[in-house]
Amino acid sequence: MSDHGVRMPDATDLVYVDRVPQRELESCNHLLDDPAALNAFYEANGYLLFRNLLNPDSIVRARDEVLAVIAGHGIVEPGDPTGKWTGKPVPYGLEWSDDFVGIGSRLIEHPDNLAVIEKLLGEKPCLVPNVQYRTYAPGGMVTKVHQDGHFSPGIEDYKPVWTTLTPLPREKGGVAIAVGQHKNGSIHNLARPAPFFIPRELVPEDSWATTDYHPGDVLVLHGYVPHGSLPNTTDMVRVSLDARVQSAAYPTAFGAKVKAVTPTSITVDTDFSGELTFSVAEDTFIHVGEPGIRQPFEKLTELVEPGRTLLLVRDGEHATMLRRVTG
Ligand SMILES: O=C(O)CCC(=O)C(=O)O
Ligand SMILES: [Fe+2]
Repeated sequence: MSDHGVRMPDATDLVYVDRVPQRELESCNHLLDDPAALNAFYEANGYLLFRNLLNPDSIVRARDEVLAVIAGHGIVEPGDPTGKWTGKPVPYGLEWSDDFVGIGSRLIEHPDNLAVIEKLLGEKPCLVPNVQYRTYAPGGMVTKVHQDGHFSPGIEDYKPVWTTLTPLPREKGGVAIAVGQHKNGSIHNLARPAPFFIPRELVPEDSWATTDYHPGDVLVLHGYVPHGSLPNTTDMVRVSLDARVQSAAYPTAFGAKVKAVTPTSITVDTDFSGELTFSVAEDTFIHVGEPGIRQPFEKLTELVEPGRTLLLVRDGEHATMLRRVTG
């Protein structure tokens, strides 16, 4: 985690977006072929929204694959493409389950999708193998307000690609964004306990915006824009995923098969550059076990066994993060 943020011990925590925003997000489809205008919109507002950007067949396939996984948990009926909730709760941590691995890469790597994402990134993209599959039941999980950049080292190198796989009207719990509030770096409150909720005072109430999202719409969030989701008040499961893309020529976050580990280094096999060795130190964020739990650097050789594939994030020759692949 980064060490930046604010210190406001007396502030009120901003945990949820607790009112449905009246402000609408704007479509950027007309800017897609104008990189300068796209960048200007992103820098001014802290997001980009594209309607109907991803190939419809690729969305249907991803939808059916995600629904099949959650049907296996009894959350929806098998074969129901609408995602109607059965009443069975979504188990904690399901969004990072290995059962989803591969769905995000098949979606992003569809040739049509790679072509449009290249326009967003400005170069050939590849997936960051860390996709979150959000299947949120009515009355269940709601994404708390956060800035991605506070929690993910190396995020400056990626562009998020968030999409919904089924219709996501605001009452189903869409993402809300504090438009234009990304300009002050991290505003997570280090004077409060983890997860250091943002002070309510720092986000103007009237900056919040949302919209009704449709399958294949893409939302690109700035690393420091505060965002969260609205509660799901329908009888349907919300089914969305957040992926991140990066330069295919010089990926900084990649799946790496572990070949050898010492107390201060890791040697891995990569698709793009063969065998590489990275230093590992106290500042390496090690997160190879249970979701949400950082592990001690001193245990590196016990935690990481050769033969396993991990997500490695690098800064030059140094590993800044080691975590489970959830692509
Ligand atoms: O989908 C959500 O509820 C939140 C998405 C999010 O936090 C993200 O894409 O960074
Ligand atoms: Fe986020």
